[in-house]
Amino acid sequence: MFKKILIANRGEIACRVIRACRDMNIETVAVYSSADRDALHVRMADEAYFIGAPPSAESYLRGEKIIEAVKKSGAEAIHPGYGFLSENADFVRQAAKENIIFIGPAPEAMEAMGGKISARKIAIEADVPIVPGTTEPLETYEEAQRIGLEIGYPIMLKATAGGGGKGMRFVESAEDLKSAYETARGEALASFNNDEVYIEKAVVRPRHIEIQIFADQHGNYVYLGERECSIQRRHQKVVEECPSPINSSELRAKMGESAIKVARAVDYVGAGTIEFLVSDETREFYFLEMNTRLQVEHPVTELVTGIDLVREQIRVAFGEKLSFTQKDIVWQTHAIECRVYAEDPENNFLPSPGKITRLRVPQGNGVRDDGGVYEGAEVSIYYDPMISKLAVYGKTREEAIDRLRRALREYEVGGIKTTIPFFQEIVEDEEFIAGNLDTNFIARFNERRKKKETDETTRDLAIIAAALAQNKKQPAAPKTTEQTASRWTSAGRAAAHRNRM
Ligand code: MV4
Repeated sequence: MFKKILIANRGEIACRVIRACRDMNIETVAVYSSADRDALHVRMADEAYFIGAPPSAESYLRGEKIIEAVKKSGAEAIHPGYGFLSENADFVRQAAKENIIFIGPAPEAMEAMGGKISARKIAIEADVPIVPGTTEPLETYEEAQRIGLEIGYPIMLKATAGGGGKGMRFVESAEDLKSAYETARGEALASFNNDEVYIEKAVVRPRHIEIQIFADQHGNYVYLGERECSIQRRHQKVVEECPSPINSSELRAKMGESAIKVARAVDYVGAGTIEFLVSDETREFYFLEMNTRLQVEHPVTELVTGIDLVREQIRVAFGEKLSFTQKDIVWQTHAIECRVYAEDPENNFLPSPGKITRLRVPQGNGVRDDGGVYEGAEVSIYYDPMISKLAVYGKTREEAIDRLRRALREYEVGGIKTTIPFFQEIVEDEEFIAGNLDTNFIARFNERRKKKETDETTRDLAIIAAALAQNKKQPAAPKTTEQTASRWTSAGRAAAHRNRM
């Protein structure tokens, strides 16, 4: 096995990988920018190398600096985590030139899945369903018009180089096409320096369900089940679960086999994720794209299957066979993850950097917190503000939700705002509890929240008005004031305040 691995990342994922290495008796090397001198991943690693200034482009994205650190430290392999250089084929080639093993797929597989059109073509070849639409970039607006009519509205315009919803436009009808076509191209050019867009038929109220796959260098492929990731804000996942509340073993097997077909088509090695849109009505699924890295939400798969995905990545990169086969994998529990961000949910999720003055992390049965900070640490403005991932599991979805509620109550973060109060509202939401999830969940949830707030204000005003009216008649009536006070501190509000410190 490897003796030493360099982790080319920061925050919770760097800590997660360091832990897996330590479990395998592998030495760990961290890299850090000047903003991260005191970061948790630096403290946890056996040794650490400074790689530059705070902006990612001057540190965590500098391949040559990272390769220099690998050579100085004598590490044999690089774990890229997610983001940063994790899907950068040129970096993988640079590392290979120096005989450094990249813990991830070959650069060719990354490139094949890097473009949406290229990925769609591969899926067609592999006999995996894709959303109906084009497999070539649109040449002109007139072509877009013609194809729009052909496949039928509503449609989606998507940037070939797209990601994160940039360069993507939902087009309700032909009248809206012209302006959508222009803004999609403009946005694609600005974001990716590539203005190619193509058309897909819009799937109405789809679920976003992805399949975790794994492959070794000996041609073994397995799927590790699905993750339901429909709860997203501004194209960022916020809550993920395994299994999907749909929880159909038939659908899982079908999607799993399709995912493996896609992975095989590019000779994929390591951990990968195939994203699908699933129609809530018909349960038909369509390939969207493949992520050629470990994903943020991998813990829910680990909690349900009992497989350590990072350990397996390291074993596979070393050349070992997968430590399990398809029939060894069972899905008997239910796991849910919340991404805890240093953001203010009461102020439009504005980042909330600063010193963490108090930190109490939930513990106990069925709870896992993958954190990247400690009490006294600074949350910097330079990087993604996710400070931890709270994941829980239970025998059933209900048990998992109850545990999540309990764990969220235990969580205390001082000095900065976090998204914990937002999750406390989600776990009480009827639609969430019912498992009615699709990509419009957050929009509907926010409307329910707004309505609830208005209703509460109306009720509070009515109570005040009634109290005032009563007081006018009977100024000294103690019963009235007591009633008013107890109404003001209803249980839900008290709980929200307790955790908002
Ligand atoms: C779609 C879609 C409906 N129909 N494609 C958004 C991000 C990108 N990864 C895919 N996205 C979507 N593609 C078709 N043909 C709806 C979305 C979508 C969405 C998907 C997953 C999670 C949240 C979403 C929010 C809005 C739109």
